Amino acid sequence: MQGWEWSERYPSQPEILRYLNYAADKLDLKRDITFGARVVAAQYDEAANLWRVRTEQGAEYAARYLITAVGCLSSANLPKIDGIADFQGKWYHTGEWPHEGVDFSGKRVGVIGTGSTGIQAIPVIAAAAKHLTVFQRTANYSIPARNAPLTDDFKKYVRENFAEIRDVMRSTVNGHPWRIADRSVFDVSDEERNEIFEKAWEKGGLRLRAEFRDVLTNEEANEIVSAFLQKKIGQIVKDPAKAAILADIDHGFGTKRPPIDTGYFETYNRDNVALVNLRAEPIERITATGVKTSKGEYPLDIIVFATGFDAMTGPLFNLNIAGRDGLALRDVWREGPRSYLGLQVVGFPNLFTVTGPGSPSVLTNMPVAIEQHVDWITRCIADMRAAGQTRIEAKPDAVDDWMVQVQEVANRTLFPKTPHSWYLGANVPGKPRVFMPYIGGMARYRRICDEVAEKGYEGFALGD
Ligand code: NA7
Repeated sequence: MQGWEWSERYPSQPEILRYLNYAADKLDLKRDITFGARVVAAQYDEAANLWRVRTEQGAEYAARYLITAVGCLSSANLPKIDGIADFQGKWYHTGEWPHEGVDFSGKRVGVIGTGSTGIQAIPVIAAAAKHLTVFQRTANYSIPARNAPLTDDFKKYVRENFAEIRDVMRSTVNGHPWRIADRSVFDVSDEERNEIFEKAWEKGGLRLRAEFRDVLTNEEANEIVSAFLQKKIGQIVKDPAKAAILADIDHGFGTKRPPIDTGYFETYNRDNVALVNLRAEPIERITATGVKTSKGEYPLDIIVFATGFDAMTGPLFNLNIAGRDGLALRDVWREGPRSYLGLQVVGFPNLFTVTGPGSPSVLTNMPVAIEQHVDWITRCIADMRAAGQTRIEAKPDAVDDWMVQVQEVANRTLFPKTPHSWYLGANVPGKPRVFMPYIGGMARYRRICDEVAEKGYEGFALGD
């Protein structure tokens, strides 16, 4: 939002919260928000053509349209490890972090999980705790974030080029304010390529992925990028045993969420940090005093579960949404989410899912994806009002076609080849393995949605 100035490249939580408050105040949104209201049920009432929504506090609301904006990564995934209830120390899930913070000083801490969250939490916890043990199941790549205060020159550049930057974000695959280079990994010599990688590594962040167009589609191209990043681990981590465990990565770079970090691999050079390879010694249980693996016991005062989320569908299921004839969304999606454009589900009229499964969502810069959905839904409801229509529902054929497209574009990439990613639901036991987000790119997706609207909401049944 114009008028707001960010202080650093990757602002921390308090600054993001200040921004959200700023935006809410500036747009005078707070009078329309009921805070502290957890929705526990949402039921479509067909006779009245209304959604009936109930909160935990027992308040009931009726609405013509129900728009979910519950996020893709807001339902914490606590693994079912035996013995959690026996643990005498304190444990936390990173997705449900206490607002007052956690005091690690003088404590022996264990972190389970090395996804983006673990990778970003581990250096901070290591600096605060007496001792940290990291329990790694899947080794991961990470690129330095190079977080730093924004310079006055950069702020000026953004102010003066605001429209152009937004234009790039709207027209690129991931909704980032930079374009993916139109060259193959094989278009350049080894030397040139290495120079490009080194520069991108120094710059930090996700731009390295955008240096070549075939990183996520060509296995050999991906192997080259992956090897560069694996080698970096060996260069940073001094203990060869730790370096070997950290660099033993079983998937291509970017096919799982690519983390960025501040001093992650460097943290393993600290004397107070130990690394446990769960592939060699799986966790058997949590005991009263720590974590027990197949090879030993690790005494801990605090356990931090950085074990991710029941991504994309979890937050929607938690709303207990029931459509026509009381059909539960949870049941309709038992075999995996099925939607039209990630926006609507058959049997759930007037329900719109912002960044729902089947849309680019988590594969993009999230605010860009959210804005596109909000704009589209706003236009759709305005068009319906103008036409005197009060009911919109995706047609089954349109959903079938869209699901084919979602899987087709996914199969053209290396993503489905990594079987243990949360994009596929693989991190939650029992969850169906379906590639959930639309990977055809934000720009293409935006075009498709606009065309659908221009053709009178093709694929949707509209009525009054
Ligand atoms: P992620 O990316 O899902 O990472 C979770 C990590 O926890 C990952 O290393 C998992 O290993 C590990 N994990 C999960 N369950 C277990 C059990 N049972 N035992 C040991 N280790 C486990 O979640 P994050 O919170 O880091 O990131 C989610 C998104 O939030 C991120 O992509 C950003 O967009 C922000 P695995 O790889 O499954 O073997």
